[in-house]
Amino acid sequence: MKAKLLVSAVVALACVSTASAAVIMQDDFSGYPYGSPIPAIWEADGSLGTNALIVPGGVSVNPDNSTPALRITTGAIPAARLFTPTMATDENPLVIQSDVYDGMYDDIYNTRQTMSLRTTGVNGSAGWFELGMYQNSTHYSTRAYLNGGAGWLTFPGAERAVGWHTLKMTLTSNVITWTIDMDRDGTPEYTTSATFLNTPTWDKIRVGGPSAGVNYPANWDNVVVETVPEPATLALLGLGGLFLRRRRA
Ligand SMILES: [Ca+2]
Ligand SMILES: [Ca+2]
Repeated sequence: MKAKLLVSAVVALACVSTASAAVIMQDDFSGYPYGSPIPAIWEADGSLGTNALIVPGGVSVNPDNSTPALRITTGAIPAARLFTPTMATDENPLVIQSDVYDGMYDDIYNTRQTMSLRTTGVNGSAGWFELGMYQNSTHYSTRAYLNGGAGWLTFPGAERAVGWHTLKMTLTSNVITWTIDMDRDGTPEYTTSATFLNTPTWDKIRVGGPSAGVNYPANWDNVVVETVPEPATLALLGLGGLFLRRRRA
């Protein structure tokens, strides 16, 4: 009898987790020829011109990424793409992530390239969150702006290193968590978070220069926007399933 209940709970959990995660937008830049301009779907903030090109990710870097990537280089405005307006909730946090190649070349301090979550103000609120390289020679940076709020902050402990890294931002109704997975093995080396008050409807992701044009290049790849149910919510739903089955029994 106990074994039966356990099986029921596991089945309930499995059903919920596969049914609820939802990809809103993704782009791995495959299918575009090398040397070609980025597709117009990424030009939400204006024409990117020829300073945003599809390039090989870089075969000589560790870890290897020889698949097509997006290079944002000198003179380019950031590449921005709109997605279905989505609110981040405690039950279904909004997750955006992208891989970035930090070459740490030229002027390391002045390399300003970030991944940004934004809103065009579809529910009247303005704001953005950022993660990446911003005027710091040794550490990555975060920024939170929601009708005021914190500016650029040094990411505690997150030391810059040459290579492909995964930048990720996870939002609930009032908490943002920034993580960096330095070797893209699925486990972030650095995590920091902050709380915020208002809850905009998010609808834009940007990579490249956080404010004006880009002065030093970076490559971007594997952009994903999705909602991922909280493990705590899954566990509760799973227990709910167990409870229902027990009552029936
Ligand atoms: Ca790719
Ligand atoms: Ca890692």
